[in-house]
Amino acid sequence: ATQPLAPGAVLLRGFARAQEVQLLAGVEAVLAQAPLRHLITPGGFRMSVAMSNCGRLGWVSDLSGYRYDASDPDSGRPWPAMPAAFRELAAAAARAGGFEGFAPDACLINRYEAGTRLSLHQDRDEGNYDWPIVSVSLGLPAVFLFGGPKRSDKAQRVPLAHGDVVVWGGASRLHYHGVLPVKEGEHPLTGACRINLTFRRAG
Ligand code: MD3
Ligand code: FE
Repeated sequence: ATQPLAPGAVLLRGFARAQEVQLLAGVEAVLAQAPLRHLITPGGFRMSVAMSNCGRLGWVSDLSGYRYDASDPDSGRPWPAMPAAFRELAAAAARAGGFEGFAPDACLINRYEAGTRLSLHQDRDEGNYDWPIVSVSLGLPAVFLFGGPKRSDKAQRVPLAHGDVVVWGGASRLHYHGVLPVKEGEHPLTGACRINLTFRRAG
């Protein structure tokens, strides 16, 4: 089912379910080349979410700031290529959300273990806000916080389950958002964690 969340934001319940095995195989292949790591924020805090990337550009953070970079700072090598199953799913979801021709150049892989959270923030490091962000949830469920254009705007709580995909475009693209602490659990495909894939046109 397709559910509008806000102008420009569409929740596609279970959209990635048919590709779950290919997507998780892609995650494993990418992580074998570019392992998950806990980045440091510009303020000096270790992020509780563990991250890696694939595609031409990857999102990184360190004491000097946030940016997209073509190479993995841990290895000095380019990020692994985006698996075909990733590109195809992101383009199909964007199309379903009203964005034809979405060709992401960056995929951030976020891993949440029990207790991991992502505090309220905006995604403002990309070159162009006309393309949407496509996010794919795999494994343990989470409650997503979807706010407004100001940090103080009241946030709606959106439960996201395995296979759910959200297309965040238009007016919602710069809204504040975050993830509440993930509850303990066990998922047959991912074990004790939630994996989120976030596709962007960053360059
Ligand atoms: C709403 N990740 O990596 S994806 C992030 O579940 C991030 O890992 C979360 O926020 C996660 O930056 C949420 C959903 C998402 C991504 C970008 C958005 C929602 C958004 C941009 C604007 C509004
Ligand atoms: Fe974000």
